[in-house]
This record gives sequence, structure tokens and C-alpha cells, in this order.
Amino acid sequence: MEHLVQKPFPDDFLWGAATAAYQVEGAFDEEGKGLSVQDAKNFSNPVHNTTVTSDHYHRFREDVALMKSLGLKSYRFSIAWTRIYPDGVTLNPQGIIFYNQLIDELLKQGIEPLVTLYHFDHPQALQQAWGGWYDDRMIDYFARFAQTCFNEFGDRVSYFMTLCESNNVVLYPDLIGGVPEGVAVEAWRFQVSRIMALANAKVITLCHEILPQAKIGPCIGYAVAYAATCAPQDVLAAMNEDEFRTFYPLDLLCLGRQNPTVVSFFAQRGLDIRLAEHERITLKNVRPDFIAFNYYQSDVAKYCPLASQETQPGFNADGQKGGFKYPHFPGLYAGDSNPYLQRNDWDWEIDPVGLRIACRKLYDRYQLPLMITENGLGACDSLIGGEINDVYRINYLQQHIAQMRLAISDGVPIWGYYPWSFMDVMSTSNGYHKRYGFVYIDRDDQQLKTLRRIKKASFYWYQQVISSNGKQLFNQESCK
Ligand code: BGP
Repeated sequence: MEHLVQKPFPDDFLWGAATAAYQVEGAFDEEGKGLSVQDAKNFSNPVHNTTVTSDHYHRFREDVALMKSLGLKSYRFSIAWTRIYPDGVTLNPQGIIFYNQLIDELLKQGIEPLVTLYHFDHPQALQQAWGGWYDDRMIDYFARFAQTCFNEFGDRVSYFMTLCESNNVVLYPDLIGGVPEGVAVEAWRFQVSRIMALANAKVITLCHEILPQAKIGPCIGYAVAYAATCAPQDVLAAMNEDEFRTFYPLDLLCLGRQNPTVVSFFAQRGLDIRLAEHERITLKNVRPDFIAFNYYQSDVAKYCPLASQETQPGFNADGQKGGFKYPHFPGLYAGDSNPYLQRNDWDWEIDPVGLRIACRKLYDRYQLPLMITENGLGACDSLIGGEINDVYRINYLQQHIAQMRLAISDGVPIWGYYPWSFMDVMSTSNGYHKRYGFVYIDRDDQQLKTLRRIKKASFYWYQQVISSNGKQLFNQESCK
């Protein structure tokens, strides 16, 4: 649909930016913090690990001052579970002090906090003891941590997200500690989806009880699936991808229902994934206040015959275009590239219109307001003459914001937009080789250097976007 007149962004629109604790804070073992699965995982590299990252733990006041200068209305950050409960059980008061200071500093500068309760970093102690999210006990451990956050921070925090990208962590098990030995990956995926949905429900219920004014919602990563061609088999493959990868987990989180196609697929493979009656009731009784979703790219799906070879999804690990291996799920779908789109160096296809499509699909299905809690371009930035001219990032973001505005004009309620990332952080897959921030951090994967903060060209551009409430999107003149 083409609009004759577009709606403006609402006056209270949350122009934000995002980070996550293990990627930005550093100080992985300071002031009582326990080891998380991310600390344990990233120790394979002497510099690309969680010891320092962007040193936000020690420089948060300087960073919040930069947020203020950017004009941010809201900042999305995650609370490191292991600062609050180092082993999952014992409370560490120093962790509470740190987040109190951060929240107070944000509020002092007029910046609304959006808190992610879980961003891939549960205690390593719980991973070792129970296999992490593969065990039902995680529901109570997570609820204890969340309840502490509500009690300690809820007087000043009005927006919470439960679990970041619970659908993607099941697709990439290594992100959160891996599949325990002897367990089939598909069985693990179903079990973790179920446990995370129950944990999500418990924590949303707690939040509504303790903080009736606060808003809380789940978070998913959504790469909209397009059919490779209009051949009905490809159309069905795209439907399979959307249903298995996004809607099955999100239906559990928002509607308390199980997609019958997914149930039937697993039943034919000897796996009964039907929830117990009491679990279904628990999930059905919970209604989140919004859906947070992270959007970077769209996907292409094509027919994948049952007899074909299975390939699990992988990463392009070095930023050399063409290195990405597409997944093949026999009987469901196979991934493919999109000839109509450009890609970044990691083969993530750049698709601004896909963001509008994602908004429309999510709102139509769930009728919940949306928050776009990650969106951004990973690139190798160059510091030349003390400046970073990241025009490619400005282009990416302005196209996506323009499509977000069209989605709002389509009638989709969107509360906020949080580009990934406020500053350069340790990329989940590529360290500091792949950067996303508005603020450059002077370090790389080999050397820590000065860790100085340098505003990129995109910083000055986003400043104008925010101060004009989205009106000055394409005015390049206004950028430094
Ligand atoms: C999301 C994660 C973020 C972030 C982002 C970019 O899935 O929630 O933590 O890392 O992806 O990914 P990458 O760093 O691999 O480019």
C-alpha cells in the first residue's frame, strides 16, 4: 500500500539505542560478579573476551553523558545475571549498587531505561550443574533473579524485556552454552523453547503483580522468510521457516498455543512436544504488554526435499563476502541468497522493506504494540584523521527508519526504536572486527589501545533524527 499522507512519529516515541552486558561492560570478575556462560565461552581468545570489552563498567558516566549528547530518549541495556546472583543463588549487593548507579545516571540525564533481563549470559554454575536452559529448574532461578530486579530497580524502570531472542538461541545452541552430550539438537530446541516460554510467563506475571504500572514483553529475532520463487513448494517452504523459526516460539510466548504443524513434524520423528495441560493454562493466562523484536535482515526459503542432506545454520566468521553456509532442513526448507538485495560483508542481506513487512506480520498475528529493539549494520569502520565517516551505516539506518514510519502509517503501533548498538561492542560472532556503534571505541581484537570514545558521522546524523522526531532523516547537510 502506498500512502497519500504519512503519519508522523508519536511525540513520546522512544528513540533509543541498545547494548548488552557481556558485550559492553568488561569487568567480568569484579566486585563479586560470577562467571557467566559468555565469560566461559569467550576465553579462547586473549583479547577478544569479556575482561574489558568496551570498559563500560568503569566508564558508564562518560558513556551516559555521550547518550545525553546524542539526545537519546531511551537506552536499552541488559543486567548481567551474574552480577546480581554470581552462582544463580547467592545475592551480590555490589551488583545491585552498580545498576542503581547506572539507572540513576540515566534518569538524571532524562533517559528512559529499557532493561533486558536476559541477554545470553546465565551463570556458568547453572550451566555446569543442570545444563542451563535445558533444565526446568532454570524457571525458578530466573524468576528469583527477575524478582530481585523488579524489587530493586522497579521504582525507576518502567520497561522490561524478558529473554533476548529466545527463538534464535535455540537455532544457535552454542550461543548459550551448547547442547548437553547425548541430547539430540531438535529435542534440546523444543525443551529450551518450552522452558523459556514458562520462565517468560512466570516473570511477566511477577512483574504485573509487583509493578502494575510497568510494561514488560518478550524479545525475538525476526528474519522474515520470503519464498525463493512463486512455485507453491517454495511458498510452503517460506511458511515452514516462519512457523518453525519465529511463530512457534512467539505463539508460546504471547498466545500460549502450540503450532499444530510443528507438533506433527516432531511427532513423526518420535518426539511428543505437546505441553501438559497445566503448562498450557499457565502460558495462556499471560499477556505481554508488547513484543520486542530485533531485525537485521530477511531470509529466502526454498523447497528442501526429505531426502536431502541436513545442514545446520552457521555464521560467516571472517567478514569475507560469500562465506555464509545456508541451512538445509530436509522436509521443511533450505536457505538461499536473495538476488534483489545487497549484503553486508557477513552476507546479512540488507532489506529495509523487510522491516515494514515484519512489523505488519507481527502486529496482525499478535495485536500487541511493538518495540524494535535491535537494528543496525555491522561493518569494519576505519578511523581516518580522527574521524569515522560511516555513511554506509547512515544509509542503512535511514532506509530502515523510513520503512518503520511507513509501518506506523500502515497502522502498526510502534513504541520505540533501538539501533544496535549505542557504542561499539564485542560482536557476538566477530569481536571488534565487526562494529555497529554510533560511538567508536579505540581498540581492536589484538590491542586494547586507549579505549577512547569517538563520535562517528552516524552519531551526528542520529542526533538530528532524534531532535527532529524523525523528520530530518535524509537531510545529509545536517550531519557533520
Ligand atoms: C543479536 C544479538 C546482539 C548482537 C547482534 C549482532 O542477535 O542480540 O547481542 O550481537 O545480534 O550480532 P553480531 O554481533 O554477531 O553481528
